[in-house]
Amino acid sequence: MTGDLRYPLGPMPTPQTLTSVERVEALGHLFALPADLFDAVQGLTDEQLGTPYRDGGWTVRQVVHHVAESHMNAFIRLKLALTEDNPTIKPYEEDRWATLPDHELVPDVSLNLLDALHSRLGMLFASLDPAGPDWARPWTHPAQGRTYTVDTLLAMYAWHGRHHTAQITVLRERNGW
Ligand code: NI
Repeated sequence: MTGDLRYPLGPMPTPQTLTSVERVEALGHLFALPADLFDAVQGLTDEQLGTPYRDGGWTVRQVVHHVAESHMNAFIRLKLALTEDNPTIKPYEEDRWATLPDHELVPDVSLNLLDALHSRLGMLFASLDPAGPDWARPWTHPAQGRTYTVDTLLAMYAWHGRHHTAQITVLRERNGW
């Protein structure tokens, strides 16, 4: 933990390649995320779920819904990268997404979604040949003007789930919840 409420685990990693050991570790995080996030919000009251994890930040409820929609984008990006030649992915306005009414739903809706989604996302990553070329397949982020790889996607989203889970667990620790 860094002590930074917004980035408790530090900044998002964007490696171009991972070792096979790093892939196994990242895949473990991906498969564990739905249960870890469930544990992070378990027992919170409606009022606690409506509390920003930091001043000016999203509420706990919004964080959970954000993880689900972010990882839906990750799934689409992975499918694009595996089936097209250096696809340009579609960025989205995550802060505006978080103000739409579906972010008022109970977190269970997105926790169930993540459970199913990570089965598919994890299975897809796990199906790639450890010694094969798919890990290096490129995709481009137009806003950042950078080209990344399938390895980058795995590293980014393994981190991303843990990052937001930590925002919630740190909030609970700070408040003694
Ligand atoms: Ni995020």
